Amino acid sequence: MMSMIMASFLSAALLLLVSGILTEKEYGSKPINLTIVNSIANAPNETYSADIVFRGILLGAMRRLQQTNADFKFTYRDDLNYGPFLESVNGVAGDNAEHTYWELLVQTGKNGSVIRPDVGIGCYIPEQNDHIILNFTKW
Ligand code: B12
Repeated sequence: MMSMIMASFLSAALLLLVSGILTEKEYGSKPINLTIVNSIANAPNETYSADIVFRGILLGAMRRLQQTNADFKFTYRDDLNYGPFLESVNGVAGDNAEHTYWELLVQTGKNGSVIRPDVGIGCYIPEQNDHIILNFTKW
């Protein structure tokens, strides 16, 4: 009798656990927009659609975009402390002597305001409807 109660208790617990995992996870990828802005040269903006997986990092979406779209290229260097630092986009590179760099901005899907994330491309996890802006600018 006791073992039957235990077994039904365990199977109920397992069912709860499995359904919890399934509802928390979402599979497949979703598109986000990524716009390249050059605030220094007066070049026209370019917008791409990049696929991001559930809770995936921005760098992953950028890598996938680079693999599938010959018009989008970027390079980064690995910083010992903070990870990937975006160095160049489509052949335009930041330059310490000129004080230029690629700034990461995000127009949030929530209220449309533009934020400047306090992490780089390797740590930022885009939300659905986020619009990523890579802005070439000066510091
Ligand atoms: C100066 C500075 C910059 C300068 C660096 C240029 C230069 N040659 O000086 C500029 C303006 C380019 C910059 C840019 C960014 N920065 Co900055 N930056 C700093 C700051 C104020 C000092 C760094 C420093 O000089 N350390 C002293 C030197 C001797 O050490 P170092 O190891 O050689 O420093 C290098 C790294 O820090 C690197 N670096 C600077 N910022 C970032 C950001 C990332 C993600 C990476 C990988 C590397 C990196 O550049 C420095 C010079 O080579 C720190 C905050 C702090 N007080 O430490 C933030 C800081 C490092 N930056 C930060 C961030 C978030 C960014 C941006 C992502 C902001 C954005 N939304 O665009 C961008 C990077 C975008 C990209 N292209 O990938 C965060 C990193 C946090 C994290 N865990 O990711 C910090 C800690 C500030 C914060 N918000 O808390 N940054």
